[in-house]
Amino acid sequence: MTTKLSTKKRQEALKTLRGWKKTKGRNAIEKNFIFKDFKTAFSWMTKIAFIAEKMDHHPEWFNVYNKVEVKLSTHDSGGITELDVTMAKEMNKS
Ligand code: HBI
Repeated sequence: MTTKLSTKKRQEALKTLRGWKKTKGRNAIEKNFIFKDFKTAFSWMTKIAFIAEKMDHHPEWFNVYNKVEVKLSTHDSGGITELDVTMAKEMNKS
């Protein structure tokens, strides 16, 4: 199991993650991604799905047309871990 980040470590990590913020009332981080259209949004989700499988770390997300609302947390650890930071970076890349 990966270790939960301390509040300080989480705040430091968030500074490096463009567009991500702490979820209110939950130990998770979130970002809304906007794409040109549904096809572009879903292609991105497919690409991320393969990365998630490789990492064995899966996002919570909600898609409507060109918008994908993402929340990341490590359920096994009950909070935010390095896995969430890595996944957030992967999502920001693509
Ligand atoms: N994805 N976000 C997230 N958090 C987890 O704890 C997690 C996961 N994907 C798979 C996974 N854990 C496995 O270790 C099992 O718990 C299924």
